[in-house]
Amino acid sequence: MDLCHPDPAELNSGETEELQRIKWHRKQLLEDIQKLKDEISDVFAQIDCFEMAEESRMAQKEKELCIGRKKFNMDPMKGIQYLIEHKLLTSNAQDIARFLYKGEGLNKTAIGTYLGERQFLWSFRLPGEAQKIDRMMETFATRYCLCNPGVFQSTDTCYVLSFSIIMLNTSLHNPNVRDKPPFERFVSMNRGINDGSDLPEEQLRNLFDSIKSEPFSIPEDDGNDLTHTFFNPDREGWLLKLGGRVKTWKRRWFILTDSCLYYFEFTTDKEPRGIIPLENLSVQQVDDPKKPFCLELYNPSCRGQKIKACKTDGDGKVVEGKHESYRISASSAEERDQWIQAIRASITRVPFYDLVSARKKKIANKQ
Ligand code: 4IP
Repeated sequence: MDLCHPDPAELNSGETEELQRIKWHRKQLLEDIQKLKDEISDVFAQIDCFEMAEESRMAQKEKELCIGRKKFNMDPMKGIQYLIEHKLLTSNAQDIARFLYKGEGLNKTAIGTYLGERQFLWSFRLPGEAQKIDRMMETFATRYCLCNPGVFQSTDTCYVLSFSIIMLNTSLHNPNVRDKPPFERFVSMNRGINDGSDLPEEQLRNLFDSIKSEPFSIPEDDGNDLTHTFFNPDREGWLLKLGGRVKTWKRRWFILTDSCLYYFEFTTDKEPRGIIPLENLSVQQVDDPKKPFCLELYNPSCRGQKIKACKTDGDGKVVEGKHESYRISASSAEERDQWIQAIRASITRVPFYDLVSARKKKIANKQ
């Protein structure tokens, strides 16, 4: 068929052949334009579709990433596993390290926990369990000695010195520590740690002066710090607590973590009603005329004196607690005993000092 010329059957006999040909070409042209328009709008529709699909894919990925971060903050291993399963991360160590280093939306305590179970990286908080701290400090010391050969006789020296530096930083800059250590005490703390010999005094002096003039800070957590404190507690549950001055029993949600007992009115409260640091306290089973399964927290060396604790008063102000002892009632004998056991373990656990003394013993045994 001749596409460039009109079909004679289509020509109108009343018009000149030239006019009819022009009309026919015009009609063809209009049809072509329409076809082009249709094709263009088809392409646009496809682009729109593609963009929408892309947007929803991105939104889906963003959502999964957000879930992954949340999971990580609750349980780091599970979070990483989720991110890998959803192809947001590969299992390659460098990829994971990059993700942690970037740390977007990640809780630093959780990063510390994850690395404490695996490898070392700085800029996160030390996890609160002795074994994990030990592993991280060990890895830090090994890496430091590798990158700075000749500074220390052994990685143990670096390990112990790192701890003394953390303690020095706290002692010098924490306002709660009244007794500020002089340089001489820092020197004696580090006596014999360099495989039996002392570290050069000048080196210790430089460290001491540097920390004294500028404290190093442990990175702050993102979001509400306290929220993270209450992840992974040693124990939590409902208990009844007797008031300090007014002897009323209140049902409170107790959380035992970091050698402190926190109590809340509701499990969803972000901030505790009261905080009882367990340092120097003892716990024992007691009989109470009104409530069964009671335990008591008391200060064995200062019976009759107020226990160091704080609480929120009726106006929402944080004030000192008024208790000479805390009387708490559990819902069964078994639960009471479990609380007593958990509190006792928490009181006796002082991981930093145990770790350092173990390491010092190791150095002494090597000689
Ligand atoms: C209150 O009794 C509550 O028992 C408080 O507990 C308690 O504070 C108060 O003790 C006690 O007077 P009423 O509410 O009947 O007045 P909570 O803070 O859990 O509500 P503690 O120190 O136990 O938190 P004192 O010591 O503030 O009088």
